[in-house]
Amino acid sequence: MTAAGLPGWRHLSSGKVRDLYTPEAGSQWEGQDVLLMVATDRISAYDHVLSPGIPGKGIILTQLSLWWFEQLAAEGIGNHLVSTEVPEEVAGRGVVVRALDMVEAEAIVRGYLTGSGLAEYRETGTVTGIELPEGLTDGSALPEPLFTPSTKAEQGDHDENISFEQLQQSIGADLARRLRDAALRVYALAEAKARAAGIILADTKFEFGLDSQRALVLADEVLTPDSSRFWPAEDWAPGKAQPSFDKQFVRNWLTSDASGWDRNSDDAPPELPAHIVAATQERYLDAYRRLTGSELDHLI
Ligand code: PZK
Repeated sequence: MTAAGLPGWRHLSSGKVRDLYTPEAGSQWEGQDVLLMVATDRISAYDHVLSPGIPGKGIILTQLSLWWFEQLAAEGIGNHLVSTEVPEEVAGRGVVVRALDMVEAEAIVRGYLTGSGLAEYRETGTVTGIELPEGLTDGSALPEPLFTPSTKAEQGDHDENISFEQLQQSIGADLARRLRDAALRVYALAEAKARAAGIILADTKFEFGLDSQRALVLADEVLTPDSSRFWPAEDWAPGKAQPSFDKQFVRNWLTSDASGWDRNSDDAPPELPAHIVAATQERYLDAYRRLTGSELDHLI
């Protein structure tokens, strides 16, 4: 499947849920070192892209990321945004961004223990090699937020956690330190804002790039449910898996008898029923509403 063309832009690549474009010869943006990043309504779970999409998801996540960029810019954190003037086909979910020299590592910060961090902790008492106290469980707050970098896998593969030493080997000691300091600073700012809004930012993945002056710039989509684990603060209780803020209905339905799907089979998952789609859209809107204090329903 290929994405439909957009006037002035040529398709470059697609991830599970987003598409990337480069300016066409003769377009308004030609030669300006920019890209067009488009968030779609596609949703993925258990490594599958599901059907149908969630109406408004691309707009909601893009608008949430833009809101965060604004909050973080006020704290002196630069980002790759150039313009929100995009073809009408992708209004509200496309952004024109600075083409950067991307750092070849994911900058992950964890404030809480779960997922691959929990799996490593249970085996070795460490997370990406960092020693942690005994007695932590699924959902525990960590003594302090951890920078836990990972490799950027090829499409379809999974990222792999690496130690800070491995990161230094890979991208150089100076850039590794700058990346860690920037990621921890952004996480601290965002975690405090999210907590005040009733959302626990359990962990999050940032992508940074270097601009023409070799300054670190925050790129990609930031601090959305696709790049982060959001937990509703009122339901947080360590000692069990915390339900995912956005995808819990989808995952629960897919693994229930009602779906008739076997997660361990090679079969594609079945079509999501309308009530699951509607409940999931409401969760994305709720995250946006809690964090920004604004409604977005008028755009959807
Ligand atoms: C860039 N991706 C991930 C893959 C997507 C996004 N500012 C930038 N400059 C250069 N490259 C990228 C960015 C950003 N952000 C992002 N890959 C390259 C990606 C597929 C679809 F929408």
